[in-house]
Amino acid sequence: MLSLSEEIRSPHVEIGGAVQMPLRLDVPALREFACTRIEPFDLICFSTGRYIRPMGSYRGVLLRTLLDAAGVRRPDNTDFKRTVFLAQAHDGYAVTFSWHELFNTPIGAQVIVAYECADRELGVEDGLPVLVSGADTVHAPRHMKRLVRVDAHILGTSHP
Ligand SMILES: Nc1nc2c(c(=O)[nH]1)N[C@H]1C(S)=C(S)[C@@H](COP(=O)(O)O)O[C@H]1N2
Ligand SMILES: [Mo]
Repeated sequence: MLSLSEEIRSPHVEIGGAVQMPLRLDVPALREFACTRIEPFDLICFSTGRYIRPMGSYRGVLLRTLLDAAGVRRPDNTDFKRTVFLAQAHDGYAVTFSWHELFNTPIGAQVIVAYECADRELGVEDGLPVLVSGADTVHAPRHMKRLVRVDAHILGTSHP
């Protein structure tokens, strides 16, 4: 068990729930995966419509790459089609993605776990690691600071 101060200096992201191989990744481990960049965007709150600030180009690893590494699809069933992912931040803030959204629409090519923004390394004070969904119409809800875990949940009942 890491102490709170160690966790703040060295944040980790866990990939868990209904996966074949749960992962626990620090930032150097996130950097070992292929890197993707998303275009700059304006951060706007969904609830209030408030303009927050312009965001530079984020760089990081695609969430679907991490989910593939953890093993979401099993060869022997089709549960992946009714799987959703719950992403949670250090403060309990949480948002969802669906398997189809990430793996079967263009949205998934812009959902990243980011460790750099505007060619600068992010610190925990910037929200490292930031989960960003670059293709969202309104960006703030799924611009999640200090992501701590993403869990796969299989909804509904199995279908032969
Ligand atoms: N960890 C975390 N990330 C979050 C939130 C939160 O409560 N916790 N709120 C979201 C919402 S609803 C908004 S409007 C923006 C607010 O961004 P700001 O705190 O940088 O102004 O952060 C988003 N990311
Ligand atoms: Mo918001």
